[in-house]
Amino acid sequence: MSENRDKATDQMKFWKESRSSQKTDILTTGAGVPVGDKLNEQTAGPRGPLLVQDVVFTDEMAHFDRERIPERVVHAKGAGAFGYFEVTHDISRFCKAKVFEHVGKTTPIAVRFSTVAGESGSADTVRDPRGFAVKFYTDEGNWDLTGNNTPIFFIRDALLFPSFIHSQKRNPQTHLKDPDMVWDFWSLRPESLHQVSFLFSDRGIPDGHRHMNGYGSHTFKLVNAEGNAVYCKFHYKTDQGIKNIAAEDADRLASTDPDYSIRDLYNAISDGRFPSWTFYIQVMTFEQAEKFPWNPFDLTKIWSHKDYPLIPVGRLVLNRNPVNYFAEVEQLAFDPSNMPPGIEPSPDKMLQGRLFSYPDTHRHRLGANYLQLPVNCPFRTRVANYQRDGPMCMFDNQGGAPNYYPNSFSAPDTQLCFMESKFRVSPDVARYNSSDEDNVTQVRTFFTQVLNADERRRLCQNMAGHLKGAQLFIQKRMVQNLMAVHPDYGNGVQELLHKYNAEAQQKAVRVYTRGGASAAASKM
Ligand code: HDE
Repeated sequence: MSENRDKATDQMKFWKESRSSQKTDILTTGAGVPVGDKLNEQTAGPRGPLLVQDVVFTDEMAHFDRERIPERVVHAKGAGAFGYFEVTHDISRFCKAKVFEHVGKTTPIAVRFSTVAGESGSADTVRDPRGFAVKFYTDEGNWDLTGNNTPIFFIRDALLFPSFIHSQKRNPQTHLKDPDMVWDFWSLRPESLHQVSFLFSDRGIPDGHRHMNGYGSHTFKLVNAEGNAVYCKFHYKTDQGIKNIAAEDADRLASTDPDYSIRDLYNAISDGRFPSWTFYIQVMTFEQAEKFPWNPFDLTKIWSHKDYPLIPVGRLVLNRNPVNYFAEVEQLAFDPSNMPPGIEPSPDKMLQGRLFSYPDTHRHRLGANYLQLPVNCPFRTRVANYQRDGPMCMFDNQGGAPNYYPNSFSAPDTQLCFMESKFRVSPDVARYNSSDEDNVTQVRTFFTQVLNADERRRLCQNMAGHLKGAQLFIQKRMVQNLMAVHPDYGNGVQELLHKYNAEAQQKAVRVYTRGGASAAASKM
C-alpha cells in the first residue's frame, strides 16, 4: 500500500530515513535542557493540582499560545520552493543590474505561488488570480518581482485596493463570501473588465502552480551602465505548458484535495521533475511611451507582443522544496521596493502604492527585523545601513560599526554608480480621476481575437454562473459594461442570467407554495 503513496504523503518516512545514520534523538526544552518526561504534568499527587515549577509544561504551553502570526491580508494560501535563475541572453545594453551580468550567471531564488482572496486554509482550485512572487538573492541585495499569473490587474489606482479586496473577502456581518459585494465593486469600476474577463476565462483556474505563466505585470524601468533608461515589463512563460482545470473538476477537487497545488508542486520537485519558466522582457523607449495609445503605466492594459516583442533573458528553475514551511514560506516576505541598481519603478500609481504597502505589512506581520530572518536576508551581500536593535534582532547586529551616518569611520559619502536615474516631473498635484481611461478596447481584442468560440462560450457561462448570485440591479449594470465591450459578450451573459433568474424565481414560487400549503394544512 505504501508503494502507491506520493512523496508528499510519505514526508515523515523520508525524513526518518534521512536521519537513520545520526545519533539517537533527544528531547529538550526550548532552552535545550534535556527533559525526562514530556507526557505527564508534574502534579501534587496523581489527581493534581499542577505545580508552577513544571517548566516542561509552561515551556510547551506558552509557546503553543503564541504559535500563530497574522496571515497575509491577501495571498494567504500559498506554496513555496527554491531554485535558481540563469541568464541565457545578454541584456546588459538595457540593464546594469548584476543579476543580468553575463550569460551563464546563476542567482539563487525563492518563489511563492498563491491564491488571493481565500484564507490560509482555503482550497487551491478556486477561480482567483494566482500570485507568482520571485525573490532573487542577488550580489547587490534582494530583488523581489512580486507578480501574478496575469499581465494585468483589476484597478489602476492603489487607493482602491483595500476596498477592492474587502469586496472579494467576507461580508462584515454574515462572514460569508458575498456576490453582491464582488459584482457591485466590479460593475462600479469598469477598469476591472479586462482582468475580470481573464479571470472568468479558462485561465482563471490554472492546473496547479507549474502550468501557468508569471508576469511582473507593472511597467518598470531598466537603466544601463551609461545611465540610459527604457521602460520594461517582465514575463516568465511556463516550460511545462499552460494547463487549466475545468470548473466542475475544480469544484470537486476543492472538497477532495483542497491542497492540490501545494501537493503537485512538492511532488514534482521531490520526484526531480523540476519546473522551469523562460524569462523574457518587453522594452519600450521613452519616445515610444510618449506615442503609446494608452497610458503605458496603466496596469489594466497590456503592451502588444507584436509592437513590443518578447526578448529572451533567462530561465527560472525550482529544484528544492522548503525544509520547513513556516520558516521558509510563511515568513517569506516579498517587497516590490527591493530593486537592485539598474531596475527602478515606473510612475505606475499601483506600483508606487505597493512600494509602501509591502514593507509596512511585513513590519506588522513579522516584526521590525523581518529582513534578518534567514529566508529574507540578502545573504549574497553584507547589510550596512547603520540601523540597529529592535525586537528579535539576529546575527551580530552590525557589531561595533558606527550606528550613525555620516561618520568618520566607515562608508563612502556617496556611491555615484548606484544613484537612481533622474527623471522630470512637473505636473500639478491633484487627485486625478482615472476611472474612464478606455476600459474596453483591449478587452474587446481579448474577447474577439484571443478567445475562440468555445472559450467565449465558457467565459459567458463562468461569469453568469457567478453573477447570478448578485441582485438584479447589479447584474444589469455589469451586463451594460459587457455590452460596451462587445454585444456578443453582453448578450451571452444576459441570456444565461435570464435563464438562471427564471429558474430561481420558479424555485422560490415552489418553496412559497409548499410553505403556504403546509401552513394552511396546519390550521385545519
Ligand atoms: Fe499585492 N499585496 N498588492 N499585488 N501581492 C500583498 O503583501 C498590495 C498587487 C501580490 O507570496 C500583501 O506580504 C497593494 C498586484 C502577491 O508573499 C500586501 C496593491 C500584484 C502577493 C499587498 C497590490 C500583487 C501580494 C499581503 C495595490 C501583481 C503575495 C501580504 C496597489 C503584480 C506575496 C504581503 C507572497 C501580497 C498589497 C496589488 C501581487 C498587503 C496595496 C498588482 C503575489 O502588502
